[in-house]
Amino acid sequence: MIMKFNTKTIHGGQEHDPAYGAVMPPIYQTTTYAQSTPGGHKGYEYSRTHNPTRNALEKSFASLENGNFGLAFSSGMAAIDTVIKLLNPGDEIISSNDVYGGTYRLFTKVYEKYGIKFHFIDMEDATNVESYINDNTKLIWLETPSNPMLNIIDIRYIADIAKKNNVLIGVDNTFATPYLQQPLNLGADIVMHSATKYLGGHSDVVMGALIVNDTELAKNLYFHQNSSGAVPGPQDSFLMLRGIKTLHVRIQRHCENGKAIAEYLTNHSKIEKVYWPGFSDHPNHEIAKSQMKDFGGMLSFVTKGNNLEEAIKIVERLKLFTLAESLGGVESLSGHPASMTHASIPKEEREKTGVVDSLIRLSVGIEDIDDLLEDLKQALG
Ligand code: P1T
Repeated sequence: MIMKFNTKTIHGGQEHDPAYGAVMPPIYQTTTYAQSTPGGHKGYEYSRTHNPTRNALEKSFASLENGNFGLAFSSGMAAIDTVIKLLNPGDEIISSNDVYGGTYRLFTKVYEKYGIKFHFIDMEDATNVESYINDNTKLIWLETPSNPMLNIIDIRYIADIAKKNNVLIGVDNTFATPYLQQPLNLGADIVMHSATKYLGGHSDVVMGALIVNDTELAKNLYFHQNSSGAVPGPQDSFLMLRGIKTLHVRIQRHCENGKAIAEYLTNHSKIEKVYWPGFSDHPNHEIAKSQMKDFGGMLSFVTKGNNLEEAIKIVERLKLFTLAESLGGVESLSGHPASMTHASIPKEEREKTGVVDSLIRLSVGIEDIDDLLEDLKQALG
């Protein structure tokens, strides 16, 4: 049955459990499955390879992103790691330069030593990308909106370049979620999520996801998922499925609250700049409008004078916005990227992309907007 997105979050790829008709997927807390004779089983042999609860989740992931295949991993990093394992020594990857610090660390500290070469480039002007492609280029990797600068990258344009040059394109869709943006529909080959964030939505599960359309690519990724084994357990898969059921209503409220806070901050006398793709003067606002349904609940800002001590005081004074790593839960969080999420990127590199010492990142939750604004008002002083 063809479903609209708000139905897919609840029913996409789901069926009532064949054993007893359970409406919610049972948590199949088992590592293994009885065989009547060697190979005589009901489709499941061992839970690293397959588990019915995880399979239900993987079908939900695929449905949300309008893809044919979904894969669940024990973290977002494990999902990205699996993508990079498709490559061989000598291969090259072109990556957007404003990426989550852990992604940068995986690329530079883990994979460079296996002979994979990374080019970190500014993709805000998408015409920059093609000149970095050569015979060794196998993958273009990008985050949009990016973490933490909320840069917007033109997925359609880069997907066209990738296709023309026979290069894969992977999009980290964590900040947007499939409610706002569906990269496979825009021409991407691989969509990745830190499902830890908005998909789970309640800050209680660490998980990653990959979604693809191509059968050969899916087979290759399943091979690595099973071979390396960074898979989530059935309890976490259940929690993720439960979180996904409210994704559409949560993101709507995240967007409303995000907009109200972006507008409040941009008019505040102590704020120098607010990074949020919904502003008409955001460099790629028009692209954001064309590839996203709304602008999300993430934003970053710097205070006048770019003073580190002042920024630290603000995050210490915030009460409803908890100072913490991560994002995308129902509760509001604040973060200081330079010392927290992006500390693994050298100062010189991160400052090139705008991650200066006074940058504060907000993950705007779905609390009452008046209370959130009041909290910011008292913290900014
Ligand atoms: O934390 P994990 O589930 O392994 O996902 C890593 C990851 C990948 N991509 C993006 C865009 C991310 O934001 C993250 C994780 N980010 C944080 C923990 C953070 O606070 O930014």
